[in-house]
Amino acid sequence: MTNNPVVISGAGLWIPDNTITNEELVDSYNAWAQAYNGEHSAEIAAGELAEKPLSSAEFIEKASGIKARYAYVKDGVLEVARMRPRITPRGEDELSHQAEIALHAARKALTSADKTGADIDMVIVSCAYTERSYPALAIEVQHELGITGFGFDMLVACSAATFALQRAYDAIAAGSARAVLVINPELTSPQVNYTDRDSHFIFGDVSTAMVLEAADTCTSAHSYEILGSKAQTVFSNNIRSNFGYVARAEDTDVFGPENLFHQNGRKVFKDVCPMAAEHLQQQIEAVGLDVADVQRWWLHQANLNMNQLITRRLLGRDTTQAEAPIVLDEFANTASAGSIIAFCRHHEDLNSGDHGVICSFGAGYSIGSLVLRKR
Ligand code: CO8
Repeated sequence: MTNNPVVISGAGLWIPDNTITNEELVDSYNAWAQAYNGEHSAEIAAGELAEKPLSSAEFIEKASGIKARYAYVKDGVLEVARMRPRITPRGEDELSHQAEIALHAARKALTSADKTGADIDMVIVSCAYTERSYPALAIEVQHELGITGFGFDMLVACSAATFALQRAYDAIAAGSARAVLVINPELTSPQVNYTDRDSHFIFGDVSTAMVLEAADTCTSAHSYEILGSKAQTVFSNNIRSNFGYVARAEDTDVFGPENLFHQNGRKVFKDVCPMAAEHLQQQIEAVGLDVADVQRWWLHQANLNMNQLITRRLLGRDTTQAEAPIVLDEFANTASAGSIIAFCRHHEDLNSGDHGVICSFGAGYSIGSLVLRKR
């Protein structure tokens, strides 16, 4: 592959129209908690039920760095009697919601790569949740874009994007695809428990996409040679969603709290930061570089303090916004899309020969990284 490296030649970001601030979210959660506590005052007084604690916008920003998030559908999320988005069902002959947001990002990535559907052989839709089991969203997107070849969906929670980029790299290197479209339509809001004080603020909706191809077909203005990539998983129950089809046979509540996102955030923080720093150190050295050779860190966007700790561990100093861009203040945690948003917003200013690293870390646990050099 040295004569014909694999490159990232295009990237696309689609942002929903609706914003929800910490203050809006906290006001609605607190109103819900107070109503719950009033309704269950007798059981709470008798020690049979725990009182719902109140949330605070100050805590959220200090603990996570998150100030706001985007929502595909805002209607319903802040309604005390509902606390979940109100998404209009679509018929089987209509474009599905997630395919729609996938297409928004995919078209932008194709334009930035100077490619059309005719150039693509493989479509991967990779994200934390897909709205149905089959047909694959990737095949629906492939159909809409007039792409021949094949598509499939992948689920790897927060590492869905990086793991899919590695699959795309491998396919191009092996010659099984000329160019690959990787899309991350992160529709997280239907899985968020907006009545859980510890996690109601964490997630936002977004869609990102990238085009990968061999260097000899690349005509885009900004392209990045992939010097190496690594996928790593270590089993952990500290981030879970048990949502799945077996609930019907188990006679459990399909929409119960254990089937929505829940985590031990403090434990995740402590486990994942050293793992991610070690992974990055090893991966950068594996491609013959030193951490000081990396000009840009496009890191997973779950928690500002986590990113600062990881880069401080690697570099022995604090990083600037230019070196390790933070987007989670505006977007919150967008599952696998966070590092790709950071890339989309902050890559064109790099000079030829500069190095950057895309890295995700999260549920599984899973860590994925790609070391890039601007061409
Ligand atoms: N308001 C006020 N107080 C609060 C709130 C709140 N909203 N939440 C917690 N507190 C309180 C706690 O009760 C606790 O009180 P006390 O000290 O009296 O016990 C105190 O604040 C401190 O609580 P924590 O120790 O939990 O607070 P942290 O400083 O650890 O911050 C975070 C919590 C922000 C969650 C932090 O731990 C964190 O970000 N950890 C990293 C987690 C992470 O990266 N997880 C990855 C999840 S994403 C992923 O893997 C993809 C999943 C797929 C997508 C899912 C889509 C739905």
